[in-house]
Amino acid sequence: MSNNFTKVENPVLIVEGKQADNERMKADSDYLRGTIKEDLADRMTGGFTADNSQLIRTHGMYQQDDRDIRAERQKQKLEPLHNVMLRARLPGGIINPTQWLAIDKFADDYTSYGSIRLTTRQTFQFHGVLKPNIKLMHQTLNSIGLDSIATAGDVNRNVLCTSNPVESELHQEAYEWATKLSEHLLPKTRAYAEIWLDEERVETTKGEEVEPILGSNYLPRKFKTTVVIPPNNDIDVHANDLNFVAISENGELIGFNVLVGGGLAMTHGDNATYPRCADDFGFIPKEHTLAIAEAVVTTQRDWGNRVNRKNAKTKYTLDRVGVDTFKAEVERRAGVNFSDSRPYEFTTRGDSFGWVAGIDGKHHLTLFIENGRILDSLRADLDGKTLKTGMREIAKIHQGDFRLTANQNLIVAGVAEADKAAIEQLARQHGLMNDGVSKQRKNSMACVAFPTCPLAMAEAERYLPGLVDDVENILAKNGLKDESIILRVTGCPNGCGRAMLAEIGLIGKGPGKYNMYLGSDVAGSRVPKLYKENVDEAGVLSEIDALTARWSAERTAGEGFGDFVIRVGIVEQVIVSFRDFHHA
Ligand code: SRM
Ligand code: SF4
Repeated sequence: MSNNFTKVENPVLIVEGKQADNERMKADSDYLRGTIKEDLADRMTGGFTADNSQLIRTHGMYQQDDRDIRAERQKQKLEPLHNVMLRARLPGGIINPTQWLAIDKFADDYTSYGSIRLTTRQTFQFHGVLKPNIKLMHQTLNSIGLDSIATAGDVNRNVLCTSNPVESELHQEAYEWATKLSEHLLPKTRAYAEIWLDEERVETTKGEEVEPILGSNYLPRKFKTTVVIPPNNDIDVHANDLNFVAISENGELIGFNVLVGGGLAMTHGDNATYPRCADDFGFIPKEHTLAIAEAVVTTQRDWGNRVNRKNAKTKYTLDRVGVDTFKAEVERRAGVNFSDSRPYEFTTRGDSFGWVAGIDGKHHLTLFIENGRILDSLRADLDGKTLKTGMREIAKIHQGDFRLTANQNLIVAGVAEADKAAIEQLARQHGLMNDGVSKQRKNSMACVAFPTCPLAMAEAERYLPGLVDDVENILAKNGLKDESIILRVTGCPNGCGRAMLAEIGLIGKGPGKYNMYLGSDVAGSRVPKLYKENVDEAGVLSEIDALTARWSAERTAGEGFGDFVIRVGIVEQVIVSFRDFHHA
């Protein structure tokens, strides 16, 4: 669903007031350098000082500590066991086998969890890198042609692209646009190269000349961009600030419909925050892509709320100034007018597992990776899967590339007919391919949450596998064994596992407690609505049992769960204005 175009009388273009402290931090940072180098040399603490712990985000890192052992360390009067989580920049999620082998080795040798975590934004994270190993980590990435610039902080993040290797030419062009967008919108400061790669500082002029697009204070808040190829909305457009929906004619890309202002985060109890679908601004020929992207980013840069970070994202700017006003400004800045949107339809969101043949004669194998966590199971008696070893063995023989999907899965792409059997054999041997995985499990997703996420209020990644076992049983009991529901769990209302685009979304409220949202659809075209608050795990199961029993008995042919709960009035249908969204 798209928001109605809003016209706001006398729009407030710039929010006046005391600027958020992050604005001071960015202004004082000398273009994202801060005193990170000095902190790095300080071996008295494993952490970074307050400003630097924010600034390192723009270099792709978050300071964390393991929450499972936090209280124990406090008791022992020890500082938290600080470490960083690294998030790589991987536009369109493409990584080659050589790169894979290097990140696999780094995870083994230098991270405390030993895992490679695939994310909902087509990249990977390392968790648990100690300060003495951070520089080595960036140098390792650099040696294989990767970096982590701007994967976090108030900048344009990793740019997503539909993971569709089947129509290879169209995908290749869409992927190239994702890469160009990523490069075009990157910070231009040389801070990353100086701090992590020991490059010399070259004196430059200040201000706009250093950062012509992002500006000296960077963006008011994080900013997310995608390129998507209908009919698969696998990157979830409505979670993103700026989306380029590929429009093709006879298999050839001619341009994009541009969708602006999606975002999923909210704060429990604060009705001034809300998830919001993106608005369709219209069509542009492909040669205007970068100009339009730049105009959207700079309009948000100049008009976004720098006083209240909770209302700083593009979605709030659109509602404050009016979509018409924002769109007209983008047209003015880009020197390009949008024409009417071209017709397109999203019909799916998930990944298609198993082998598919591309039109170029190559084969692609999509592997289901539960929670995106690539790790060898330490306990053979639990499940004994050796996913990490399996991926390493595949990388050793694979001639194509890997594509990380926005649903935390992985595609072994570009496999020649002759190599298929060997790759499949390795995938099966190590538990990366398993015909027994249910449709329900493949349609379920969770964010990281405990133990590494400092913002988690409830479990998500560690809760999901058992929850899915129970949901599978409930579906079977209710005669729905071959059906599935898009089920997503997040440990807090920030929305990292995109529960606010799920048919059933569970949002952590406190330990073992979730708010339950119902009613998005298979294509992810609307935000679900609050159904029950503060439900415990037993309550979640009994609600799902009762709801799916009704779905089984009363649904029309082929009716999805999300459409059903709206049709029969279990939750209300239309969110007229996202500002009226009631969340708890
Ligand atoms: Fe997220 C913060 C993990 C996708 C909205 N997110 C965090 C942090 C970094 C916690 C923090 O600020 O200290 C989490 C780290 C957990 C950990 O230990 O790894 C975290 N977010 C993730 C990932 C890894 C979830 C996953 O299970 O895959 C995803 C990494 C994506 C990437 O590779 O860049 C991830 N985060 C998302 C998404 C989904 C998406 O983009 O498709 C959203 C909702 C969409 C949106 O932005 O509206 C999302 N994350 C947030 C927010 C709320 C932002 C806001 O608008 O208020 C925060 C908190 C914040 O920024 O203040 C957050
Ligand atoms: Fe952490 Fe909340 Fe994001 Fe989950 S949704 S990873 S708990 S910030």
